[in-house]
Amino acid sequence: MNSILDLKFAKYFIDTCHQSWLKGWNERNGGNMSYRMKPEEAAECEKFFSYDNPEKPIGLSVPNLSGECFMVTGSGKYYKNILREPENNICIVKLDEKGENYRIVWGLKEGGVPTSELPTHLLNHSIKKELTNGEYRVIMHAHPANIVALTFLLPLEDKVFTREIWEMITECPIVFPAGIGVLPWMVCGSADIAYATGEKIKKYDAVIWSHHGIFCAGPDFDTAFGLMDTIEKSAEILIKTMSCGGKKRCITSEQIMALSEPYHVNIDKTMLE
Ligand code: 2HA
Ligand code: ZN
Repeated sequence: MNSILDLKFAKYFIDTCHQSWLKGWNERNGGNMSYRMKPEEAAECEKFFSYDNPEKPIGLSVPNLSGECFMVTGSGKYYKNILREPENNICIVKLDEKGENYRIVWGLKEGGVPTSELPTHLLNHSIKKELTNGEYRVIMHAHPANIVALTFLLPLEDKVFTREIWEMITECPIVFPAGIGVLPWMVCGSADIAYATGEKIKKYDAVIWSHHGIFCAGPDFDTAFGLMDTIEKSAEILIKTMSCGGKKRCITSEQIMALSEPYHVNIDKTMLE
């Protein structure tokens, strides 16, 4: 191995960013992604790390992530450029032994800092790590247009968004049986949005930020990306349906619940009440 970029997780990270760009979810410097590296991946990368950069405060405390390494997108960097110049647009940060400070140990070769949403990413990694026994490793945030459009049209309630989006593609309740959380407009990059997202992510894997975008968590790149893709596709169908005069028929609550048994998923019935 000659470079961190030869490792599978790094290739996957870069490819997922590029797929997200191709989807049109990341205009200009919009969106950000983070991956909580496995201990063996961090060990393999260690020989390429530099400890010359100063430690900086995260802005909140995530003790259960102490000493862990994360590959993250850079603040102000364009997804469009990640595939062509990964080392200038993404980085690896390593947390200190308290989980209160981070240091850039690789990447952002021409300067820069990690995504402005780093506190939100790390807090949500911390919560998901705890709740999934370490299974969850990927967090993605982006600005898919149809999801954002819906936040100007529907009541900003978890149940309303969940039901409307579940109903548009039969597989939705199977893909995200717990539903979707929705937050009102908030200042992005703030500790407030980090904590508010953290509360919702305890229950859901996807949280919509009104008039802004969506935040998804998953065990791996494909699952997190697939979740965002499914929700955005469903939102697109809903927008098209609304644009053509609205629903003339719908999938009933009973039909949605009928998916639980054959697909062995625990669809949250309270979302349909
Ligand atoms: O520009 O998307 O939410 C990065 C963002 C901030
Ligand atoms: Zn954003």
